[in-house]
Amino acid sequence: MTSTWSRLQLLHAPPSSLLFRRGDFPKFAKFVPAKFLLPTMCFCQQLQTQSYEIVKGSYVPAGDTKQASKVEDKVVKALEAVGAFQKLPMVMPSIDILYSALKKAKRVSPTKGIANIAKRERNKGAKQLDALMKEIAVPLRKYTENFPGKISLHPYERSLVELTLGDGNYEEVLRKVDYLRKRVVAVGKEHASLCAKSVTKREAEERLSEGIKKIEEIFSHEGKAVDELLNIAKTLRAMPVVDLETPTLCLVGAPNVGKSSLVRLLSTGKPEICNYPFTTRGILMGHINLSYQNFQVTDTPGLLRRHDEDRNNLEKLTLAVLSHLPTAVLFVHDLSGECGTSPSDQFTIYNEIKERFANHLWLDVVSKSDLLTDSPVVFITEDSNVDSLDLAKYRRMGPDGSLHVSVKTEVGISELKARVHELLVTQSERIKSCKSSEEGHEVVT
Ligand SMILES: Nc1nc2c(ncn2[C@@H]2O[C@H](COP(=O)(O)OP(=O)(O)O)[C@@H](O)[C@H]2O)c(=O)[nH]1
Ligand SMILES: [Mg+2]
Repeated sequence: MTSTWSRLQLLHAPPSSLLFRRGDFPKFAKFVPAKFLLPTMCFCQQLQTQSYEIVKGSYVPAGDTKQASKVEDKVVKALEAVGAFQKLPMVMPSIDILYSALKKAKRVSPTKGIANIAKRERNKGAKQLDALMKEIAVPLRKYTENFPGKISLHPYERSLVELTLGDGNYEEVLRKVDYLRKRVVAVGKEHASLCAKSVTKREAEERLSEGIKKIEEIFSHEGKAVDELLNIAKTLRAMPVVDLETPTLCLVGAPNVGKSSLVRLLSTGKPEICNYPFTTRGILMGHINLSYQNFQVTDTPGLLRRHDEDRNNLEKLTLAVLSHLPTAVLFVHDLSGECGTSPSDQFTIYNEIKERFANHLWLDVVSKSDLLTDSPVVFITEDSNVDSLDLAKYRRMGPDGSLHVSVKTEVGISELKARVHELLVTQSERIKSCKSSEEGHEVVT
């Protein structure tokens, strides 16, 4: 009982907010004052020209129309397949972006041939501020453009984003990165323009260091958005990869009914343990090689009898798999009374899931047949008044046509393997016909 309970306890995933505690992110290092970093930038003795045009030299976002069609293309491409997480751009830590931008800006020299010291200084200051702004804005824009919008993700990956990061967090972080970029651009332009208007060399120097300080301040306040994005990319990239073209058998049922034991038994090799970031419980994923064909077999987290709004992230993952991936289902029923979920509750879960996902290929298995006695197991908590004939039948035999198996004694296992093979071959044909009808559609349109 205790072990069952502790296993059930494990099913309660941590609230998603905990996944992104402030402390989990690399601490934003204290910024070194610009004068120590870039002494030549702050105390340079050079000249500037009056004709310097900061607006023309500044960072200008790409044309809006071009961008809209680029986004549309991206939506279409992303909808075609899963795998978007593996293509996420590499994000640099915010501190590296800032320091590298400062370094590059420092190397910018004034326009050649300006003899007047003050003119030369303001020309240099304006150009360096402009370069600093661009060096920061360009990577930030690349991130916001290349992280796919949630709407363009495959629905399964969209569910994973929500389960992993919490509702709305992904978009929020991207919004914050874009806001940071806009602030840097606005402040950079403003200070470069001020610098360009300086009357004396000293004023130009001051304007330049003020501008740098301001951009550093913005980064120390808002730069953590970039580090949040970096963590998001890391988390999503590490997510198990699903291959939609390999026929997959998915084991579904209440917790402890014997799903993982069956995955191990059905897998040709040793199943891998896949970790989703919102759970410490690994999910088994194995391969079945039969008659030169490769299939996948996988666990799903156990489902309890409750309403969707009360389900934890693990149960939501199971529902996301069933809702969005074209898997065949092997539903496991434990009528032995050993798993902790009563047969009556399992019957309710089963009816609900079967009705909801009626178009999946399906096989029912009654597990632990070695533990089954002649008289069906009735839990004390089960209400005998609600007993119907169907339930009584279910308690004794499981759903119509179900296969009784035991991992311990291997009873029914060879028949199970044969039925699973049949199911996966049918699944494979379904995938092929789906693909060819899609291709046909593509040719027509
Ligand atoms: N007696 C018996 N126990 C089994 C059988 N299959 C699994 N179990 C046990 O049931 C428990 C839960 O099994 P597991 O595969 O982890 O269930 P899951 O939570 O559905 O993945 C474990 O202690 C297994 O050893 C079986 O066929 N017979
Ligand atoms: Mg398991």
